[in-house]
Amino acid sequence: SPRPIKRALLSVSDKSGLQDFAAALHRAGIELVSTGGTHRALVEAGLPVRDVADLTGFPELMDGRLKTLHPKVHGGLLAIRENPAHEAAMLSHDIAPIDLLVVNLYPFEATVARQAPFAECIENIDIGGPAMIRGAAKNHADVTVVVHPEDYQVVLDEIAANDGATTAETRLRLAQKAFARTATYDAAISTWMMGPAGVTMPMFRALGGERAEVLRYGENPHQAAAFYRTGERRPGVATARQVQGKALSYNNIADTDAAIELVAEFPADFAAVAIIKHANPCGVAVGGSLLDAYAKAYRCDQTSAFGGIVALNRRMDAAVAREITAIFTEVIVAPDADEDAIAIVAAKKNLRLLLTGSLPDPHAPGTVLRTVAGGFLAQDRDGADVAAMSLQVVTKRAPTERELADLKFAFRVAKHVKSNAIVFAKDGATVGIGAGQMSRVDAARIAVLKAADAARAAGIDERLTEGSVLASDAFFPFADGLQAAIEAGATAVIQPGGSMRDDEVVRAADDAGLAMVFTGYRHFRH
Ligand code: 93A
Repeated sequence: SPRPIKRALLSVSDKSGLQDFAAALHRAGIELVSTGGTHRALVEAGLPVRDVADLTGFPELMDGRLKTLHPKVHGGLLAIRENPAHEAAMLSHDIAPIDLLVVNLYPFEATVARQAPFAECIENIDIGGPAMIRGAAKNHADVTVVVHPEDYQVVLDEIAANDGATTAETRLRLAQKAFARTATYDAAISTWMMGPAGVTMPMFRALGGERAEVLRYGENPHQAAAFYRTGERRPGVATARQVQGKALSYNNIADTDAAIELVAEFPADFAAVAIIKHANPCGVAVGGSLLDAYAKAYRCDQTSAFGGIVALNRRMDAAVAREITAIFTEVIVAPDADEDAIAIVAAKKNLRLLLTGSLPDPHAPGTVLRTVAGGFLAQDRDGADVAAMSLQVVTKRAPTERELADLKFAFRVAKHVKSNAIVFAKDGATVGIGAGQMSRVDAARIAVLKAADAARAAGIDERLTEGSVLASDAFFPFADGLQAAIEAGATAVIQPGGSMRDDEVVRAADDAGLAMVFTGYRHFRH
């Protein structure tokens, strides 16, 4: 039923549109009551307005924490108008009905967003406002509640069309909006109180994780971040024991994961070392010892190895520890470490040492997640292993045994390089890696360039790509990428195959006397 509005209580932090709205209410013969700041704004507009302190008989107390929390306010909002007992209570306690409540809350969200001090955020938690909003919304059969300036006009239109009253439908719709507002308001407070971890907490709950660690920041210092552990018992960064060093950063965690997953690909009869920078390997090698493998991996890209993350596939010994700590390294991750190796690392206070106990099984089933706006993608972990692929020789010349070993090595590495990935390798070591390019031929060019830099840095005269092999994570769409490899002196190529131009690519390989094998498996990684 239509409810004529006789008295309105206005208490707003966002005062936009307030004066015009209140003036229109006044013209409609509605009595105005309001709180401190709102009251001042209305007086300024030349409107007759009563102070809520006058209505309650109580001054504003405790820096405004108590303004409207009073039975005369809440009684006026909650009383059922045609209920004799409620009417009697209003009469005996001198409670006047409030027919329209106009409130918008202390700007808690905006205060948090501008990174205000903790105490200021706390002071911006509105208590009286939500209490009034909820009371008025509960009693929407009799009371109209407005929580957004955008609804001022709705109310004015209604009272103009209904003889100073609002309709039941509108009051219900406004009540629903009112509860939506108090709900999001409290959710914002609760999320903020969780600390930075709260930023991603709702997503994490959806994924069913268990423990969170608040990180100093995310990929960049202005991004809040947290680390969640799912409880999956895969050896790796989430379950490792940190022996020493500073707390891991967001990027450290991501890169350490990439590093240990990469070395875990290599059979245990080789020592394997990977150096990771920005999620890509800048050097990977296998060898008779960790020291040998580290030296070969380091040579691939000495510049990028600075500040890198080093993963070992075996128990770290003192010899390799000495070599790794000779340059600035962010993280070392290994299944285990000798006591004397741990002692060597201890000399570098900040260097993080993580021991995973064992290596993750690269073939174990698992799920990889990635968020998109409004959802996430899930897929199986890429468990494909070149050792299990039936390699098809597509050129006249088959690879030699030495080439074949390097081809498999390079394809394993390529699996862990962001696409488009091109990996040159020789004697169980990468010599040039092209990562993350939008075109495959550019990835090949960059890999050649990196190999030339590596030779210069090592003071080697000959090209490191001379007599090397090349792996490509996906097929060559054109022969141009292959051409770059041929010019660089590569003698064998491994790639999935399956391009419409395979014939052209194979012909180019045959013309140059290259050996080429198809794997039938692609290793995109984005
Ligand atoms: O501090 S409060 O939680 N205590 C109250 O009793 C109270 N009543 C209204 N905040 C309270 N308010 C809020 O004050 C309103 O929700 C509104 O955001 C603000 C308006 O204050 P002023 O009229 O003084 O600018």
